[in-house]
Amino acid sequence: MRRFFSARQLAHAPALELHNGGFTAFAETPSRAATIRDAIGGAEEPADRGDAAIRAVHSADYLAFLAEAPARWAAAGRPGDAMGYVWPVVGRRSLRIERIDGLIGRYSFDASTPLTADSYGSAYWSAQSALAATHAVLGGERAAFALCRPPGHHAGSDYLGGYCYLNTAAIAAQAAIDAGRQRVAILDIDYHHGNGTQDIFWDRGDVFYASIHADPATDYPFYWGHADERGEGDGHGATLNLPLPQGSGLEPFRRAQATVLEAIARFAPDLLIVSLGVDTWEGDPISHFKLTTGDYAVLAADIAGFGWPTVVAMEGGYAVDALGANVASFLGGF
Ligand code: Q9C
Ligand code: ZN
Repeated sequence: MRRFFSARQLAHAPALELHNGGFTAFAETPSRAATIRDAIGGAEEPADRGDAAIRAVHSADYLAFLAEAPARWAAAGRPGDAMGYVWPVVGRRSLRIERIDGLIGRYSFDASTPLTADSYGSAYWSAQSALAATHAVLGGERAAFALCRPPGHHAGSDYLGGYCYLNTAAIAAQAAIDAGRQRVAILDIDYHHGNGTQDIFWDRGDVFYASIHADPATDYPFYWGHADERGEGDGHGATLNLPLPQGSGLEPFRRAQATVLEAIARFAPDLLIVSLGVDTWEGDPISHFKLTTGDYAVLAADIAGFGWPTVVAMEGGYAVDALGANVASFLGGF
């Protein structure tokens, strides 16, 4: 399987995140991607396809914010990485905010996603890796892997969060639509619900979003991913959420995935994008599922059995020493 990654994705390295009431070392480290790259035998450098495909998903004002915020934060005299600390509660009116401290709350939903001077560049190349894998599959490859880092599925069209800045899976899906594919399915098997991807395609009937994740009643991101969220308008029925309880292992996960795959088969996609998180692994430091390294090959084989042209895009997974084996297991099962 062709694999794509750029070393420019390693530059982004925030220091701290707000975690459980205190500041801890940022968990989404550059070493995550480096260890996966090495375990899968290296990767091809993606071409630079520019930002048209990024602009097709993210709003112009959000992209301008991403580019300008680190310098404006520094100019305001803030010593640490830029991160929000005040947010507009749902229902607040839309305001033209000038001060960077307020603006960052307008374009984010948590304080675990700092924005540094290197963040946009790394996120840009993460998106280029997703686009390279997508175009490889559109060009006839059966499947391709995008080693996306930073990850993407928590980022909405105009907000960052959950270690995500640009929604790589959504950018890939939209690029496939813009290249003439009529129906794209996204299967999100990260431990956390992919709220950004869901929001982006919420009212779209041409992109089916399905996610298996920890129940948002107990787990981040709390405000999205409940089983009754099914999409709206043209997208009604094109969002499918299967939350599972903490402690879930292969058996319930595989059963949920079979349900989701049947729904995707009814949708009959031209292309599948898998948002792959291996924070579902039993030893993950911030998550609570019980998948083993060998289980990823089983899940991948179940997906591959449907025969859809497939782009696999990396999302989460924080047990750095186990990431390589877990991702290699998944790709080997394909
Ligand atoms: N105490 C991805 O896996 N922190 N993002 C949760 C729990 C944020 C995970 C805090 C987790 C984001 C791509
Ligand atoms: Zn995750």
